[in-house]
Amino acid sequence: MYVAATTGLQDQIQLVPIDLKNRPSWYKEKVYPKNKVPSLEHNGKVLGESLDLIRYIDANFEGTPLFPSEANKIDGYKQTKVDRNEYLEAFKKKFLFICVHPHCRLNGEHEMLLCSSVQEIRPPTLNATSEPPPLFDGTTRLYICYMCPYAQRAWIARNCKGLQDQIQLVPIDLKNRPSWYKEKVYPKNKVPSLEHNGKVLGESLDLIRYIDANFEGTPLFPSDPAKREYGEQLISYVDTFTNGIYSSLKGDTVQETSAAFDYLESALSKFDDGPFFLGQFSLADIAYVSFLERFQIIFPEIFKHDITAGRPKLATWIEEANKIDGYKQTKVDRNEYLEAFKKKFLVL
Ligand SMILES: N[C@@H](CCC(=O)N[C@@H](CS)C(=O)NCC(=O)O)C(=O)O
Repeated sequence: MYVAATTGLQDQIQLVPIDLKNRPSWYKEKVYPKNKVPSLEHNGKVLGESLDLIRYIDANFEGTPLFPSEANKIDGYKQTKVDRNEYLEAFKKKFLFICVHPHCRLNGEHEMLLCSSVQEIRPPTLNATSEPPPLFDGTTRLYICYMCPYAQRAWIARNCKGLQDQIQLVPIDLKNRPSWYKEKVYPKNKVPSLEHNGKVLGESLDLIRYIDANFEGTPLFPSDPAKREYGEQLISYVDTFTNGIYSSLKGDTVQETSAAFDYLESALSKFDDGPFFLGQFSLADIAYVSFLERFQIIFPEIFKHDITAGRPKLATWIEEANKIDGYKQTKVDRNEYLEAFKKKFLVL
């Protein structure tokens, strides 16, 4: 419905957005028995049917007449346009059954949770001019930066456990940081940090464990002791792995990083009950995936090299991770990342 915005009735007709996937029962009972949107409450009556409503609004309220017009040039319409990607994703899921992770069918509920999606609109980034959120008011907040691979780990853990409603994302502009972040939230002034139960915790690898242990949702670390032990080993190696790659970026990068990627390839042979390090997607994968995502951007682009060439398990790992909705929604903007990378690491 865009008519109200076009005619300038924003003050006279209040928008009431409804979550159709989790509809309030009063909407059907007290507002519109057909239980659809849109409906218009006006003069003690409720009317429905969008094509009738646009005519009704045009005919019964003051403002610019609405017939005919060049819709896309009209600001009041432009402001209401649907998010293209969000709509496409929802459409594919509803009509094409595209989001069916193969492991859903094999492994039932556990994997269903990993790929069951809450499509989330990314909240706006806060900068030096932004007011702080109402801190320590009982809300759990995860402070992140959309470009940060460390923050992305905690964000993935939150999504994969289905905690989108329980842990609020607060993106920070690290280049133009709000002073209250260091002063009132996290004195280390880094992301990620998690505000929970009156405290603020940091360090991404600690946070993914904390989120897994202290919130409900799919467990992200297996109970099998052999898997746990190997998972710990992989998690404790991840900093060595990533630092090694970053420190090789100035030399013969492809050759110098080859052993590190080979290590991952052989780590992926350890368990064969799934494509991930411990079989199923776990904290061990979360520790690595945001960095591998970035290496997959820079290696082909800058070094003309495919890190999965001759490493079929790594190729499958990346392919399968990309099917996990809780991860997919956190992926970095490729161009923005490349630009930032070139500025930081390459003298152009
Ligand atoms: N060891 C930390 C590293 C976090 C980190 O370095 N985050 C970067 C952004 S990607 C940051 O906050 N940098 C700001 C700064 O160092 O001032 C973790 O794993 O959480």
